[in-house]
Amino acid sequence: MGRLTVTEQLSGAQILCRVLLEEGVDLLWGYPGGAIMPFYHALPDYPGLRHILVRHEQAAAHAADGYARASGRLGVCVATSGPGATNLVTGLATASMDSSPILAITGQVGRSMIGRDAFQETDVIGITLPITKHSHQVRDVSELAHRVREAIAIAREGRPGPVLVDVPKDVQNQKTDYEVSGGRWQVAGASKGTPHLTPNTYHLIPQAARLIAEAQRPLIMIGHGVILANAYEELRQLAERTGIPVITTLLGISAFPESHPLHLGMPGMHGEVHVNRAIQRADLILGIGLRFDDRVTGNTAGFAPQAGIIHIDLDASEIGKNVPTALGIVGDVKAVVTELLAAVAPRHCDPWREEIRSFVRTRDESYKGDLSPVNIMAAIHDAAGSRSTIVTDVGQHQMWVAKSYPYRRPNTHITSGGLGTMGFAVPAAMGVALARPGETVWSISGDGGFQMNLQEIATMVQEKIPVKMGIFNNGYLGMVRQWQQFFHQRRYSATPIWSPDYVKLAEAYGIAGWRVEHARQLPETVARAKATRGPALIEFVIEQEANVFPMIPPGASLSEPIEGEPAEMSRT
Ligand SMILES: Cc1ncc(C[n+]2csc(CCOP(=O)(O)OP(=O)(O)O)c2C)c(N)n1
Ligand SMILES: [Mg+2]
Repeated sequence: MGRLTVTEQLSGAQILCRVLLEEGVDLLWGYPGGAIMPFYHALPDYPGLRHILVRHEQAAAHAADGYARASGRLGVCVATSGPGATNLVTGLATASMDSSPILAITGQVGRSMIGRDAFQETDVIGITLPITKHSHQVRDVSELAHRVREAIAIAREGRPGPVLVDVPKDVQNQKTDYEVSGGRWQVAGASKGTPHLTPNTYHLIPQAARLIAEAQRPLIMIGHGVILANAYEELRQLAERTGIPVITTLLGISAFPESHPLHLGMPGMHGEVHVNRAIQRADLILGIGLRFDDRVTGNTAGFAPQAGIIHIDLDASEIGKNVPTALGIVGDVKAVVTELLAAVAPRHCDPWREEIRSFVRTRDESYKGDLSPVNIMAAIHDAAGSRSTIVTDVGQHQMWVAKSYPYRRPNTHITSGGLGTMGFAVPAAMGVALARPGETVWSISGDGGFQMNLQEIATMVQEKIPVKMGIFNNGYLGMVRQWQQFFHQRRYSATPIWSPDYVKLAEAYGIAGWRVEHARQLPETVARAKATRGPALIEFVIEQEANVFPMIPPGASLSEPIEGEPAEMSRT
């Protein structure tokens, strides 16, 4: 039976819009310019596509990333050629490191000008090759629809990631037949529906179950993959059936309830002492959807010296990459954990949990003053109720929030884990806010990172995006200052950082803003920020030289934490 196909003549720019709509996209973050003008000319004819004009293309990529992480859908950003495209780079690298599905559409100079150092010509494909999952310059308009669908499928399938489609200006203007009822391009092997294990993986499940049954001191370590696979429930059941304590990496935070009796906390460089000691004592580690990043493992030579590692990950290239594995299982985390759940016998780990409890230290915050990061986050939590998401930037505040906020719902902690991109929080929070209307979305930044993308307040005002911005102002690039204090004899080179008057800044943008200097101001100010309809900002003036403890010195193993101000180092 033949299929009736209807074609119409569309320009490349119109095809871009049509394909985006067909793929379910309704939100774009971008910035126009010469080489992408035909696309922007077509855009108003497609009211189903909401375009948000950012103030810097980096923010477009981060906002698309934040949207993707919060919604599970594709984030889309658009930029012109040359400087527009290069401004996307940090955002693409951030999304790549944290497996976030975003599509970047870049304009390019006309085909006849490519390779001639034309005005605003940049080889964006060459530049972004190592930081995208896939990229393609479309040189023939008849391929455009197919290439965009292909890129979107690649961004979404398997381990998600960023993709880029570069479209020369004349290709955007060229017309071609567009098949209205066009068949969907599908990438071979793209998984749809309920994930299943591949046949050659099934036989590994009983082996894993046996290792779990035999272990005396097992641990579950989970990462972002559990969030990406929506495997919370299965994971919780696995933990409860086996009684195995659960460790959440920075990107795994909120994949397991913080308050669950089996939850231990965060591992690694700023992980809790009892978590790292548990890792060093464990005889089995069940690593699920994480890549054993060096911030998690410390020196891998000394990592978990007594443990066999079962590593479950969707991406085969992760198995054995950073740590040696006793058993690697490649597959969708939800599918693997479901099978494992059926295969493991119920057990408990009571003596082992008792031993871990004996590792717990009462934390020496060594924090002077009452406005501590812990108090601030407690106030934000108290005001937020259950429907809130916290987006953090990078630095000391990121670690304080990671360790102190009592996340109760899945995927409510969003941060740049892999690339550690300062400036991420404010624009990413815009994407989260549009993905989760009706929720309170907080960006928490340091005074350094906030100043990297504060221009986006204008975007929030223009587009009515109600992000609540918290700035932890310690007058320093705090995390770097901390390293200088510990490892560079307090030589504070280029880390003191001046800030503008943030309350006046808020006023200049026409938004509500407050400065908080004492804990007693917290409940009321946070509640007022939450109650404000639009964006709002609070500067929290915190102690200047507070440190994040514990800390594993770079290059050391997890067994060698610095637990408080080292006496010889606090001498000036
Ligand atoms: C784009 C970028 N540049 C530099 C760094 C290195 N870096 C990591 S943390 C940090 C300090 C962050 O300072 P601030 O934003 O004030 O946060 P704080 O540590 O004081 O909480 C710097 C410079 C980075 N992660 N990202
Ligand atoms: Mg700071």
